[in-house]
Amino acid sequence: MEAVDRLIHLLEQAAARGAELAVFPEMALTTFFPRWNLNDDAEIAGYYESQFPGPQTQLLCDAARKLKTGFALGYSESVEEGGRVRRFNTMALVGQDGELIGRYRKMHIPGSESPEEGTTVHLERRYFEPGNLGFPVFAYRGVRVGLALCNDRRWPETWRMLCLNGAQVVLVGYNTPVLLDEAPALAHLRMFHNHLPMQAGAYQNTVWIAASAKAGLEEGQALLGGSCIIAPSGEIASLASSVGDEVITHRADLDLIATCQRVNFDFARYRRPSEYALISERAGPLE
Ligand code: CDV
Repeated sequence: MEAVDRLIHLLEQAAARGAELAVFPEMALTTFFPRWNLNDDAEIAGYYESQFPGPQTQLLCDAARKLKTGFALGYSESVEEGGRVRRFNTMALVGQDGELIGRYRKMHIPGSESPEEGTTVHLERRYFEPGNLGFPVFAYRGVRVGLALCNDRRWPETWRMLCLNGAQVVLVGYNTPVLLDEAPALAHLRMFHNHLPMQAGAYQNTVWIAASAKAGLEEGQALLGGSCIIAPSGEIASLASSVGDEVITHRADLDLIATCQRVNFDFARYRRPSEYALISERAGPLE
């Protein structure tokens, strides 16, 4: 599989730069097929992995073991659960030993189930159901790592839940088209709206974020790129500078998390979740 060769090559480059953990985009093994209104069941089924690692992705896991560099990888998952086939937009986390640590299933599935006239087709809801694994956090060499996929990054719930579950680092994979027909007035803000929620999410939840995008042309559609590594201070520590295959790295100082918590976000000391509900009850219903 050409995609796997490409990913192994990128993993080798990351390892050569000293990376201990890497993240690849959402649906990294295939094209972003939800841009198409597909009707051929065999063709659709061909986009999903029914096992992970499978014969091809095992090669990537073997490379991780050889390079001692774990990775997170977005892929389309098909699984038999409760006597039926279920399809999820999934990210797997693989350790330095090449073994699967755990997986996350995308919670916020955007777009629609059928093509709407006059809009760019984005049919993710036709091909995937929302994730059913919550926002899990995994131990990776003693660091607590959470995962998120694409549209998840725009929702404050994603960051807050991962933070409350103890994440120190969040790995994100995404596929964002440069143009969406339904929002021409917002077209110039595409990159701003990419980074804004991730920088705010990192800052307000004191986590490091590494976000990996597909970039450039895929089947004629321009994808945004803008892969980045964001510090718990909200600053972008490293940013992709091209729309080609590119590796960006940063040595994340995990002590910065405690510094940022001390300065403003000491949850145990200042956060008052039990009071938030009470206050809105006292205020009564809005007219
Ligand atoms: N793959 C995605 O989740 N894409 C969404 C939009 C553009 C449909 C995103 O939030 O980038």
